Amino acid sequence: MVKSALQIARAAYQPKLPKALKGSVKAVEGAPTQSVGNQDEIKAMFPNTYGMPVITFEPGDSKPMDAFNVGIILSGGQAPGGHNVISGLYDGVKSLNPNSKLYGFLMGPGGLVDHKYVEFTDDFINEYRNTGGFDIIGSGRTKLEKEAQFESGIEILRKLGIKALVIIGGDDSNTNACVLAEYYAAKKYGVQVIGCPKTIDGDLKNEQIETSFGFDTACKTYSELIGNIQRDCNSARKYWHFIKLMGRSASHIALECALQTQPNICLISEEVEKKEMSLDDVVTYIARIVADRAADGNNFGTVLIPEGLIEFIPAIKKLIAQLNDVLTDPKTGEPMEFANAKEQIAFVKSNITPENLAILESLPADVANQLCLDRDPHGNVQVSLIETEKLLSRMVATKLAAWKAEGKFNGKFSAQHHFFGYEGRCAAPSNYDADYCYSLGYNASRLIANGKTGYMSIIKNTTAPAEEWIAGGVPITMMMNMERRNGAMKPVIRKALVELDGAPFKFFAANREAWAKNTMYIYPGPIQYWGPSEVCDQCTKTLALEQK
Ligand code: FBP
Repeated sequence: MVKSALQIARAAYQPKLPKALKGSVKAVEGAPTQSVGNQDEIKAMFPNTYGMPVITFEPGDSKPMDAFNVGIILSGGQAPGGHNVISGLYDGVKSLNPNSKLYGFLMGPGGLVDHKYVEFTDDFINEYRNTGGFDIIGSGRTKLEKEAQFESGIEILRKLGIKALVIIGGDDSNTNACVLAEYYAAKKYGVQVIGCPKTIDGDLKNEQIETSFGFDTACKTYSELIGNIQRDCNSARKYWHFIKLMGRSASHIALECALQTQPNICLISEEVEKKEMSLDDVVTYIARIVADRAADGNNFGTVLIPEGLIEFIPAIKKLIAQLNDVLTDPKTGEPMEFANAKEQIAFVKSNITPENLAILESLPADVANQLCLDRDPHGNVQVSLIETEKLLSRMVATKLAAWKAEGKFNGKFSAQHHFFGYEGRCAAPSNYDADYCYSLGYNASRLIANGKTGYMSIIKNTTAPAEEWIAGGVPITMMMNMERRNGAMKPVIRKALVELDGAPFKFFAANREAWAKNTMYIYPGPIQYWGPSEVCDQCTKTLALEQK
């Protein structure tokens, strides 16, 4: 591999570990746990992995371990730090017994099912320490949920003598990890399954999980770009920049970037839903600020748009829920197959309520088609494919033209569009993510050594110096409830959306009017890996405000 100077220098970085993981550990068990909702149903579905205690690791004596083998899978979208989870797990496994082996399944969960794997060695791992990306073994979105897949998996796990499987993923992948853990436990196959909280979206968090890895680096990368755009726009003073940010449903990324850069406008989907805003209300809100700034002679600005916005406009949300139902085959629970897009759209139109049909037909054709057609393998609308930034700026321009005709707007409105998502998912992990991910991986080896299954690796207290971080495990069932997915009720990890009474949103809400009217941009600049701690070791503003 040809390496950049940064990669070479960065390879030498030794990620920090919590004190508790530095030597031998003992597992301290808390009280039995309950799922966050639908306790009776979840308990009945997960008889072997329900109710287990939260684990905290403390320094202790541990016995020498026989060599054991572990497998690892990267699942879903890329997030900075995945390579460090793997290197942390590798080092952790080897520290317990140097003859232990770590195998990586290729291109996501599909690698387990299709028996495609590699064995990690020192040289191989060393090439990837502290680098971004998931290219070490690749990732994929195959859903691991069928018995045939679990059975195919056990064949290769047995062949390789694998005692435990670590699945690095978001809420859906960790839900599937839990189903797999339960299945292997019920069958007494003797293979443990451990999850690891990954996603740039930041929506896999709760009382036990402070943040999902990758959120920190991705937000810092987008904030650098937004800051650069803001400086450009404050220099030329002639464009409104409409910037859509990844994050799927939740608006955590948009909110964090707003806290880091102080744009003129940032939409928060969860607030749009709570206030029951229509698409026209959203457009009017933006146009109002554009007109007010124009009245002050400022014909420029920035608008941050979370990629899931469209799903949170209540009328569109109802429409999407029905689209998800009608596009699922009730017999198999799988997405329905159609000969072509035309047939699919015609089927949708003749199977939804007249109210939903009216909403669908009120949308621009490209957006309506996107809603009817594309789903990811988990049945989610592929919001990243909907060009909300263009849709909104087009509608704002139309509204401003009408206001101009009425003499209510005298400024100029010229828009530029951006979509930031893929730009940040493979960035070289910040020091925070490099340390957090390495610790998550290392910690997973301790959960395995303690015989745990159906747990997610957790590291807490991460706003404190790494020495003081708390390591342990949380039963995945604890985070579950029942939700409607693809037309049926399913046990799933509850997604964490932006809380409107949470400290990050409140801080934003208290400041946004000033940011809208005045030009108060912050230019965060690029992630720094070396230098003063206040520049290179800061966590996200979201986490700092939440943990305050
Ligand atoms: P994960 O939830 O799997 O981590 O992926 C998140 C994400 O990056 C979203 O922000 C985005 O909507 C989606 O992946 C894009 O998916 P794809 O990589 O398949 O285009």
